[in-house]
Order: sequence, then C-alpha cells, then structure tokens
Amino acid sequence: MTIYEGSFETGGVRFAVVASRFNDLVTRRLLDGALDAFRRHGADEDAVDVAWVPGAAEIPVVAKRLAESGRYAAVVTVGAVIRGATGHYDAVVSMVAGGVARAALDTGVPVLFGVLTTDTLDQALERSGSKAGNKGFEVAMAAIETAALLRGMSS
Ligand code: INI
Repeated sequence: MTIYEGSFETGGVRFAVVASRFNDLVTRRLLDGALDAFRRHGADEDAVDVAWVPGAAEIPVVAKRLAESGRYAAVVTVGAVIRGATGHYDAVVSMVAGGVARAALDTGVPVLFGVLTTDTLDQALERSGSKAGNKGFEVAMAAIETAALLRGMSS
C-alpha cells in the first residue's frame, strides 16, 4: 500500500499570494498571516511573490496567470467579501470561489481559497488574526502541505 502525505517542509520551492485591496484592513492581516506561515516554515523571503488586485472578483484571473507560469508550487489567495449593505455579495462570492477552483483544476497547480465570506466586518476581523485565528496563515499551511504532497507523488 502506498500512502501519500504532505509535510510542512517548503523544500526550496516558490509560492505566490494574490491579495485583494477591497477591505484591506482585513486583507493586509490575512497577507501577513500567510507570509508568516511561509517564513516560519523555512521559505526565503525571495521565494514568495505577492500580487495585489482591486477586489476579490479579480483574484481568479491573476491566480491563474501565476499558476500557469510554472514558477510556483502553489498560489494562495486572500480576500474579504463582506455582505454589509452591498448587493454585490453573492455575485462576487460566486465569481471568486468558482474562479479559484477553476484556476487550480485548469493548471494542476494548487490554488488555495483564503477569501473570507462574512456577514460583518467584525466576523472578518475575528478570522484575520484575532479570536478565530488567521485564515491567511491557515491557507498558506495548506499550500505548503499540498505542494509537498504533489512533489512526493511525482518523485
Ligand atoms: N470586493 C471584495 O473583495 N469584497 C467585497 O466585499 C466587495 N463588495 O462588497 O462589493 C467587492 N466588490 C468588488 C469586486 O470584487 C470587484 O473588484 C468589482 O466588482 C470590479 O470587478
């Protein structure tokens, strides 16, 4: 029996993060969490590139471009879609969730979903470094693990 399992070794590969500026009070904290996870697991600062997009709806096209470049073992996305008073919420959530999944499946490169979808700003702040952890840190860990798993499967 063969069991494939990832590890939390970054192994000298490169990662990219796509971060959206909309609600950047939240998304900067998610980005910091992601960068902290990469750094604490041995990735050099130079091994991680960051691309800023205007809003979560723009994440998929940029994540796909980075994934298909062949330069990155995984691409992490961070964003914050907050229901608030906007009628945009459902459209933006569906664009970003479907687009991120497609970017991963179309390229074969893990594209991790670190976009918070919450009813309120407080809920988003809770998930970006206060009492409910930091989603950016979590998805970067998942990126490291999935990249290591794929490396193991192809060696
Ligand atoms: N983009 C977000 O990242 N978060 C939001 O909460 C949001 N709301 O509420 O509208 C949002 N809208 C902008 C959208 O992502 C695009 O940038 C815009 O529609 C242009 O395509």
